[in-house]
Amino acid sequence: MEKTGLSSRELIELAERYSAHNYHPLPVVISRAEGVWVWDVEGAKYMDMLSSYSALNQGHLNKRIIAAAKAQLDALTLTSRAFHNDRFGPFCEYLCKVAGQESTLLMNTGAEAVETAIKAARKWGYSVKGVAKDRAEIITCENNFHGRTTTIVGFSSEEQYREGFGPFAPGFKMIPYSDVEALKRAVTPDTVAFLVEPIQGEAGVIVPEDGFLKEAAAVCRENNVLLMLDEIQTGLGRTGKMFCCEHEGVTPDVLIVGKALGGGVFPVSGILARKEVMDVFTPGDHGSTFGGNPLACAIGMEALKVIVEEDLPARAAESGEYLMERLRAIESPHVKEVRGKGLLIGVEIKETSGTARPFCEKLKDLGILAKETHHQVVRFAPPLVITREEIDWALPRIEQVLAGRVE
Ligand code: PXG
Repeated sequence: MEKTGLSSRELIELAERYSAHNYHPLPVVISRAEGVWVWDVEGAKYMDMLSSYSALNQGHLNKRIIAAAKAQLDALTLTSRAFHNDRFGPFCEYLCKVAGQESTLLMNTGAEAVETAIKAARKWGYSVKGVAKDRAEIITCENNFHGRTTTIVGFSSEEQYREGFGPFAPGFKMIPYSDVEALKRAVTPDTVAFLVEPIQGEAGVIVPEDGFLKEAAAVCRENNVLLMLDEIQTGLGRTGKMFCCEHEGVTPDVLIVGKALGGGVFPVSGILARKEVMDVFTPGDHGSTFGGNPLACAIGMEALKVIVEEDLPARAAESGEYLMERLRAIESPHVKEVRGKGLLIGVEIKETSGTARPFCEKLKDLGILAKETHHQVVRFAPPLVITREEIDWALPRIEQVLAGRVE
């Protein structure tokens, strides 16, 4: 691949000048990657401990996924859903089998999949549950993160996500996270769904009380309300199980997936559900030009096979336990709490030590890329293929920064 010939500083200046300022990236310009490693344009090497917010569970440039993508690029890339393509059916079947669900509806980004779940729940509410026209309610949680569309930010509790973007869609209620009693109180005969993340990633890796998901599932069942789990970040091995809900033996009515389903190569997302729910969709109700395209399906198939056949959930469980234990053992005047599941780990910085951002900047200077979330939390979520040796490379560097030995 031809190099641009520009320095990191010049490339950052171009981005600043010609792109919207809707992000605040760390000042590193990456041009190459492999496994858990990335290189900047000057050739400096870093460990990627963010994995594009869990979209790179299989590691950068995973050989199997890249080979599948390349092979598909020589055969067929897009048909739209106006015609069938030969990659679509087999991928849908495999995804359903892995998720233990009967049917799937494929989209591209996470937010689109969440929108799809909202439409499914509402139409199910009207046509199956018998809710009166335009009365359907969906219960969500405080500090949720489900994406950035106008409908989704409309039910965010984060002021910045909403400010300036209204008016918002009605039909959403909010309860505190991990509060079953609040869920019971919020349910009405018009409630069609409870939309929730099994662990709140963007809120700062917030792990709910043990049993929360199981009890919430029971409340939903008793009230004929769909339990819709957003596993876009927690799913596909990240927390040490294929899906995070398996930790509590819960099967959702609607499962929302994305990110790692595209193997870090291509946007692939979707929802999974029983036929009774999915069959509310009829031709013309919903769709996407690119959803279920043959390139996405070929990549998604291999991305999923890598997770299953290489048992990445078990690797995440083992590596996660080790990393978490070692992080907890670090003596630091700055750390308030280390929490998470599998390889989704948040280190909360005490407010008296400032925000998490300078810690991420210092980590970067030592060759580790991690990103702050929700001001006070440094998230460690490396690709699930990370080895013990690679974790051991990172630990002393993380310790230097958290212990405050790097200024
Ligand atoms: N649900 C969850 C739980 C997520 O973490 C989404 C939905 C939306 O996915 P898409 O593909 O529409 O981004 C996410 C995404 C960002 C950003 O750059 C997004 C996420 C995490 C951190 C930053 O907007 N998660």
